[in-house]
Amino acid sequence: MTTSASESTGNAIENASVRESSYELLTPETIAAFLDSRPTLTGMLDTSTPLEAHEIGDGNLNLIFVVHDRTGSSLVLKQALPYVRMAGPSWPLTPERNTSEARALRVHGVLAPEYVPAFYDFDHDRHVITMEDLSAFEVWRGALNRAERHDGAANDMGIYIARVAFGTSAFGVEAKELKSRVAEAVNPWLCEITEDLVFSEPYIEAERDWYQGEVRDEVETLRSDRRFVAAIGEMKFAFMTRAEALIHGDLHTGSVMVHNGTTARAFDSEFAYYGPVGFDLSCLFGNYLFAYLRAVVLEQDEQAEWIRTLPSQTWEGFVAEVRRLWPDRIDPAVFNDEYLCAWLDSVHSDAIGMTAAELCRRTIGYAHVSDIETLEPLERAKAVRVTLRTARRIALEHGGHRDPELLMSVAEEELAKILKGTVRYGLGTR
Ligand code: SR1
Ligand code: MG
Repeated sequence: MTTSASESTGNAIENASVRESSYELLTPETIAAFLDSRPTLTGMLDTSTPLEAHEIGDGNLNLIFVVHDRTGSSLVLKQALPYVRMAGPSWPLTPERNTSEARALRVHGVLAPEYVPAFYDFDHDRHVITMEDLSAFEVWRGALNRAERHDGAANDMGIYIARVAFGTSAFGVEAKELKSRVAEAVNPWLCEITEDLVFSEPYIEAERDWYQGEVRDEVETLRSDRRFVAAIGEMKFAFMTRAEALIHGDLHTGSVMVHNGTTARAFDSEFAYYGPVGFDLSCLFGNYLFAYLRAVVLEQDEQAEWIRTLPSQTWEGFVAEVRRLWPDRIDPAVFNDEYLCAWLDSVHSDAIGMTAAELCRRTIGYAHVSDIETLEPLERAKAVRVTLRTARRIALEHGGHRDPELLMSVAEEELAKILKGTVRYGLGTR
């Protein structure tokens, strides 16, 4: 059996780690042997002729290979590295984490098969998940950055979140079974990353934070607002304690694949754990805002107008699907229609409050987004200012009535103030 390497990982740090870690990292050359060693994958690819394997991981954590055989069949292998890829070995991270992704892919694949890649196999010893190849799709963030329009994707993600929320929570799982599912799905390593990067570091002077000097005054204003920081604290507490459902855990637009003519797919669910449903909504909402601000500052008016509707589309898709599933809930006597209303209020409140954290962490925390970072410095600073002001306001207003328009209307108000020169943009004076 042979394998032709069309592209090597070629990364000295990763190669060093192959030697140092206790499991073997995949390379294009070793993939055929790996596939042959996995009985559940037998026959999926023809390994008797050379395979073509490309390492395409552009995410922050893992190795990802797309593998094709000569007959045109393909699949994706995702292997956890023993450290954070974007930081290198100085930031170790247990590869056990992809047990969480394998679990989420399996469970979500049963509840929402049209909205996730198909799961094929999990090698626990080598920390490799094998799944459907979605190469015909695009990562949504990239598509948005190129001003492409994928109608339906936002609604699809609302449906996906609803299916998972209902099907993995007390609404859809028998009480004792639910306890063991919550216990086995703990994901302390990845939750710690979110607790630190999303809910702590942006609000203090943390070593990993970075931002343009032009917005320093905005950052200082934000951090010195004790009511705002307390509102983030409330969201952090919810993230750490509210085990509602087996959520995706990192559902930003870089974790969604889109392809016109078919449903969008949520991938990269290694942050999955039992947490608040509103958190998944918040990751999408925050990243919709980045796409919106990019379109506005680049004067892509039609695109901005369309992106402006995405939070509402996701929210409406979510609510409609929860309502569709609601008649099948466990314990309908107590989980009555009045409770559904109260629960939707609380999910909405979490979603808006947690969006504030996503907005801050992607602009002044450790892991930023290309929507904003690839803008020219003046536009970038403008977008970050609007983002931080929006974050501050929605964090304080998140508990009000349900309003999927809130995020975009607040952002528009803040944008208008900056465009009108209430803030002398770029100089930071008010
Ligand atoms: C160290 S990991 C940084 C970020 O990348 C992931 O996609 C998560 O969003 C995480 O916060
Ligand atoms: Mg990710």
